[in-house]
Amino acid sequence: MSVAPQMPKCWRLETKVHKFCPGCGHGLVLKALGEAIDELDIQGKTVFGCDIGCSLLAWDFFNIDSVQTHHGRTTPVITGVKRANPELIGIAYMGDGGGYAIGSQHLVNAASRNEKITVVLVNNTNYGMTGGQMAPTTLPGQKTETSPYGRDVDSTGNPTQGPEMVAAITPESAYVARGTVSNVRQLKKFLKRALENQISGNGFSFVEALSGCPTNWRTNAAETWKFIEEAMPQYFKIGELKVPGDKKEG
Ligand SMILES: Cc1ncc(C[n+]2csc(CCOP(=O)(O)OP(=O)(O)O)c2C)c(N)n1
Ligand code: SF4
Repeated sequence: MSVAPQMPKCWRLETKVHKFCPGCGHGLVLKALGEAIDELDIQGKTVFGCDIGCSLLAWDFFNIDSVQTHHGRTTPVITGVKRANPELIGIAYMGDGGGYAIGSQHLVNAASRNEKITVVLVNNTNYGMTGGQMAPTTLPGQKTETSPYGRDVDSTGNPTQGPEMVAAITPESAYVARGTVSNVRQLKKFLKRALENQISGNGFSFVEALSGCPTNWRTNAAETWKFIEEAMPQYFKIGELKVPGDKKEG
């Protein structure tokens, strides 16, 4: 007897099995996002934008109108979609390189303007698709292709604290959280609250998801989860940072 895998209704079954590496965290984030979309019943009015980077492998992931943008430009593309038709629900999906390096100006400006969109950023501490270069989120001492002796914070700065930055520059009507693929139930709750904040017209919503990139980290399964669950949260605190009405969790 075969058991059918449980997939969100809004996933496009024809494109499964997906194209991410075995053990990649993107699939878990997209599953949590898919379930949140299902539970809010917004599949028919959502526009999903994905960036360059491994997030682009999600361009045909959903049975949802999707657009794949230039590297770092997903936030302004989805901002344009939302401004053209405020009835739509706009989701911008990207990696940490896309959101905190090449597209950081877009994140800062969309957050400052309190654009009524939802940005989902997958933090895997490196540039995954291009072979594992150092990213703004690379941990101090972490070895990457471009920091072979470990990230030196004296010359490259400290890891970018994205949600903390977004929380500092948005008004009270924004929603900001950091989840992790090691707690998909909580991550789904954060994604759902972020989308609800957009649905109710409150303002900007932002969720960073701590995620794994075993291919470039060169880690086995146990080492991958250890890094996600022990090393990353030392710098990236999990929980809600800004909730309208101030009912924070975590
Ligand atoms: C304008 C531009 N600059 C650089 C690149 C090369 N490039 C493609 S993917 C990528 C990094 C992706 O890393 P990240 O955004 O962290 O996503 P991940 O692959 O880790 O999910 C880069 C630099 C590009 N495609 N376009
Ligand atoms: S390179 Fe890393 S982020 Fe990209 S699909 Fe593979 S494991 Fe995932």
